Amino acid sequence: MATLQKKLAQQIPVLREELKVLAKELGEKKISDVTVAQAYGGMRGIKGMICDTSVVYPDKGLIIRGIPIMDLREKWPEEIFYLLLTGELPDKAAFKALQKEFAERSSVPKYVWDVLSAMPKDSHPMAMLDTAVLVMQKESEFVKAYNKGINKSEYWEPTLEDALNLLAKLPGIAAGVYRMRFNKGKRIGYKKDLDWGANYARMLGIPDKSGVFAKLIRLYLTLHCDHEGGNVSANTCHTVGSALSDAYYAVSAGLNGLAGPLHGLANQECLGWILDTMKLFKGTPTPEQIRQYAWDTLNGGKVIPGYGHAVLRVTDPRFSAFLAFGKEYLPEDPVFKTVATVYDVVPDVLKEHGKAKNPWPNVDAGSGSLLYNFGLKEFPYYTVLFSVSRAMGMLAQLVLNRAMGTPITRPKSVSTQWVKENIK
Ligand code: NMX
Ligand code: MLT
Repeated sequence: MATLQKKLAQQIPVLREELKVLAKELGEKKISDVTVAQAYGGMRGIKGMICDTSVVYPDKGLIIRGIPIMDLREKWPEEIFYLLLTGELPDKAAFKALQKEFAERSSVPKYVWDVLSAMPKDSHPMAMLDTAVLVMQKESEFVKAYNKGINKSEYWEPTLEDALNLLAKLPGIAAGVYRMRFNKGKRIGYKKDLDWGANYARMLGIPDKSGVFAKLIRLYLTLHCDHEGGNVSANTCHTVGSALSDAYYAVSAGLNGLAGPLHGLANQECLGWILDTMKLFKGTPTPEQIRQYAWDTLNGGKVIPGYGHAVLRVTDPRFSAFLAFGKEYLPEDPVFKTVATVYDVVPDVLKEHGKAKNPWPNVDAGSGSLLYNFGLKEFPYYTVLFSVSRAMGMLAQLVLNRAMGTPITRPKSVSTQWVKENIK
């Protein structure tokens, strides 16, 4: 099988021909209607953009290029990136070639560390990560090619270069943020004969004689990689990228969205919520105590982090994958046991409460407890791990959008006055 670059070079002309035919044959057909409630309600459910890397079905969850995420959980993140971009899993040679690409491009410019060192010591790890990505903007191969006057049809090529450069550096940067922000000592370098995920695990500096922590990090990177095109981070990256802003601008913008508590930061919030119950009830809480605590949260006008979803209407399969990992490797851990009890109790509480359209857990409900058990206890860091993974989806979408020549995003807004005057 061909390397990622060669594979895409074969596929993209075919994709472009397909799109031409689709536009001619189906261009005027409708795929969605929009109600006033949807326009005021976060555009929920409106089909208004194309994303080929993955699809999220309300009753099934994440499907990447036709494969349910549960069937991909043993795959390594490099394989997932190849799959997101090409729709195929790489063979051994293509997989090794991608791993080599990441190793060769992994060195992080010194100025990144200088900038991060100058930030306030109590900066949020997500602010540090987003800053690091943004400050590397000057490295953009897309910008260099654009300034030289590259033909539109070739935009995807330097964008792929940016994607590979950024992904290769992200584990080192993310691990460096951890060690710097939480005073863990010197940074640990990228080991070129190790895979991308194991490198990240190793550079964090968490002791891992058994290799199970590296396994968890690979799983973490695989499960969070993409969630179609409409989620806040992907959609933001898409919008910024559509102005032909380069991958560094676009991904940094997307990550700023991931840093919100209703999106990726929910994993930090969720572990905080679990630990608060354990502190309050002095140990592993009983189902009745969790029920009470959940009601107190709701009555206080707050959300229960890790539960609910804008698209899903079943338990998130990504949560189920983490639960299965926890049951295999740490079934007796008190924090993990609390997560499992919360799963037994909270959906019924949310149903009784009657507001959330989806009472089931999402990806953020359980991941933190596993990291905590392995000694990665600084939970404000957890969204950084999510980010390293989600960068794969954002970048794969960006490369494909460049290949498809997706135009600048510019939906039409209307005013409340317009609604009053025009909608009868
Ligand atoms: N706890 C309490 N109330 C909730 C929850 C929850 N977990 N989920 C939804 N609701 C409320 C929601 O706030 C809204 O209330 P109001 O009418 O007062 O504004 C009502 O239920 C209807 O919301 P939905 O239509 O069910 O949810 P929506 O699509 O607007 O939002 C989330 C989706 C994910 C933002 C929402 O479920 C939530 O806030 N969950 C908790 C935070 C979380 O876990 N986020 C992570 C999502 C996954 N990720 O990684 O990004
Ligand atoms: C995600 O993984 O991006 C979240 O589940 C949020 C979403 O899909 O809206």
